Amino acid sequence: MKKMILLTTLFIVAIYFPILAQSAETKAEFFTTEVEIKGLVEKPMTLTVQDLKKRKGITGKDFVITSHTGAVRRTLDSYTGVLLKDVLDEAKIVMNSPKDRGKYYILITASDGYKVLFSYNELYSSNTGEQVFLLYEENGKPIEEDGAFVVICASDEITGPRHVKWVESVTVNRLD
Ligand SMILES: Nc1nc2c(c(=O)[nH]1)N[C@H]1C(S)=C(S)[C@@H](COP(=O)(O)O)O[C@H]1N2
Ligand SMILES: [Mo]
Repeated sequence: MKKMILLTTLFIVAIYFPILAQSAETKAEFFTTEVEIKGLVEKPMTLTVQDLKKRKGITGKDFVITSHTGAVRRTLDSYTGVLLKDVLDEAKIVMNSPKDRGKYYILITASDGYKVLFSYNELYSSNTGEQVFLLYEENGKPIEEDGAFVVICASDEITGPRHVKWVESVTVNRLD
């Protein structure tokens, strides 16, 4: 009987170990160490966490991540990062006519292919712009599994969809 239990235990470990090992590997695969600011900007930039730390920081508390169904996934007790608009202003968006504002959008791309966009007017003509952050710390520490960069829109009602893990680039683009 004891042998039976031992064998069963070994069998379960043997099955689960590769699954656990694989999930750690998958996360490491998507982790990014730099974020590119590119597209229709005067000064494209490639930024590391160290680079972002030199910029004006923002902090926040109690960010609840909810899935599209409204169910709570998890909560960030605290977060640190920069205002996305500050980075875009530094890169300087190229726009010849102010009438083109409605055609511009900012695309956040993650290394797993996940994408989220913000319209230019959403960032620059509405309160939302004050709540879109590029984060490099969660709960007082560098972002581990989901990092090194995460974008959030803190004013969203359903916060999961525009919570972007493994951010790789921020691209300014336009329709037409
Ligand atoms: N890069 C990336 N970010 C992502 C996703 C994803 O698949 N890839 N899923 C989103 C969804 S649908 C949700 S609900 C939230 C929370 O998912 P989590 O619990 O895996 O963090 O992350 C969002 N961010
Ligand atoms: Mo989700």
